[in-house]
Amino acid sequence: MKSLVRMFVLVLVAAFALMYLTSYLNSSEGYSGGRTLTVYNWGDYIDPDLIAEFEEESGIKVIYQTFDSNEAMMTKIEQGGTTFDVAVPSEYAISKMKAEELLLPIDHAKLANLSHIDPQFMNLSFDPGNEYSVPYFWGTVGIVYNPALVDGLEFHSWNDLWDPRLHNQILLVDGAREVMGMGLNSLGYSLNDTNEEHLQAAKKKLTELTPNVKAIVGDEIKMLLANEEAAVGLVWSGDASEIMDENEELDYVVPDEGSNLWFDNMVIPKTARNVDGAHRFINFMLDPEHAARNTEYVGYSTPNKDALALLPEDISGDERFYPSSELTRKLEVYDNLGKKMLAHYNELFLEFKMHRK
Ligand code: N2P
Repeated sequence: MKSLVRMFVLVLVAAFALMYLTSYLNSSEGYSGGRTLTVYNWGDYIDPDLIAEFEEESGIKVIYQTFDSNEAMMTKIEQGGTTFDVAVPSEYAISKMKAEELLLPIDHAKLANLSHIDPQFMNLSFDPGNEYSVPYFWGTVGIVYNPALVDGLEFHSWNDLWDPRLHNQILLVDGAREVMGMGLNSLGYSLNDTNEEHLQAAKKKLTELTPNVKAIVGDEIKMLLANEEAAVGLVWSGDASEIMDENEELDYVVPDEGSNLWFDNMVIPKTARNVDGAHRFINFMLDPEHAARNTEYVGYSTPNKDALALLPEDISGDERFYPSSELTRKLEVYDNLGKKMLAHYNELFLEFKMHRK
């Protein structure tokens, strides 16, 4: 009986030892500087072959998770309990996360490929000196439309979306800043406006668009528009370029009143367990050949000048996605409006969404 007990204890000890060893080997810090790397990125925002190549080259296993808005990403990181090593927020989110001390500084000495980034995308006001972030993609917000389905309508102004001929024909991307921005811009206000009267007017204007809105959707917006399930979409530029690859009938415009110019950068959240691996991953994505392939795959605009030089002219010369500085000067970058005001934008967007139901 005694030996049975001893055996039982031995088995138990061995089982615990095995469990401990497995979790140690899997944990990012434990084993030779980190064998896993958790990347948190927008949906449809990387060529999966590049992840596989990085894993092979580095011996690091990538755990890949996605989000579909800055708000969702920030909430998750703010709540804690996550172990993201790399994330890809937009500029106003970076500024907010910096203020909340949610980011680790980037060690430029570990990023030999940083020199490939076009200087016009470095040192922007949301992160002077790129202390906390490294450019990934950039773009605009605009209207993608199918000329055959819009009864001759053209889209020079945001207000063209309110035309009754577009009844149940518009898909909107599920982003508070994008949709509120459209409402504000359509009234001639800044998409960073914080005046309560203007914000309420924008929400009212959006509710008047309701009869034309078929749905507010995430990444499926691309498939729905390419399949002609709707005639018009409020989208990010790179999604438009992907849709237009699928269906050549469609076109993309940035309305005359102006719109949003955005920058998505790679950051290392405070939650990181594999800081060295995070730098290796970022440097890998900055390699011109990798960045060029990534650009071709996702359809967004690359800030990597040496990647751009590798791309075919029909991509790099397309003014709809690499707009002239004359157009970009008219566009606005989202400001970090502060925790309270950003929550208010979310609230108004939610009220608009509820109104549709
Ligand atoms: C990719 C979304 C890109 C986000 N699906 C624009 N900031």
